[in-house]
Amino acid sequence: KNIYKNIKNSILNHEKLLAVLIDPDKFSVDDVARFIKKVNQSVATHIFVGGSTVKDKVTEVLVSEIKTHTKRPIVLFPGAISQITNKADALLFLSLISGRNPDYLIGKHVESISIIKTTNLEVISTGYILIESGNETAIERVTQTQPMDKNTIQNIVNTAKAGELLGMKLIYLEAGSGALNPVDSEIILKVKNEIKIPLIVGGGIKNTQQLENAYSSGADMVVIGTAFEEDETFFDKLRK
Ligand code: 1GP
Repeated sequence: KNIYKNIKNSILNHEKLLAVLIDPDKFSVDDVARFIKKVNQSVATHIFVGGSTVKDKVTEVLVSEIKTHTKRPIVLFPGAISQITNKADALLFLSLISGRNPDYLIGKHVESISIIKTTNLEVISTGYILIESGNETAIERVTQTQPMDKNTIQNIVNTAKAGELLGMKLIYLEAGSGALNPVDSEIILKVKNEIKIPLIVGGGIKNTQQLENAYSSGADMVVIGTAFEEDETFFDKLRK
């Protein structure tokens, strides 16, 4: 159960982290071996598994298969309680603090406890902040919340800071999977300047320039899903 500690150590050593997001809804178990081989050959440090709309039980089967092919930590990034499985290493316990839907702030969390208590997952409290990105993303639809207006930077910064002061261990700035535009550099920069906990950035990052841009603005970890799903040759640009 050292995943959070290792993230913090990497940051102290000025290492940037990259998580590959696998959405069980878009992934077949048969694709895992080939895909994970590419992950293993790349600079990716973590594997995230989760999605907004995933059928029950699919996640557990997929995570078990991924685990047989890699030593990278597998971190659940669940869109629903049914995606929680003991087969993974850790769980991002996401509270959608950009929104005002009580279910995604605390309700689902209370419901999930009876399952979490039966697992050995390292549970990492995460302040999850959805920011408008030019198109409606699944997260917005599923959670029935408004993303934050990207021009209200101070409000976004204050939201991140409130998450930190509530004791959250990570802040995740999210543009949404398949976002037209990733989170703006200025937002990343200003949030990073305000908080001491690690900062994750994801959504709409499709090329190495956008990746580098997120890092240079202050992201400690970047999450990429869609770009790898659509074009596995992207991994070749990120070889170790
Ligand atoms: C989505 O931040 C992640 O939750 C990754 O988004 O699929 O756009 O890379 P993409």
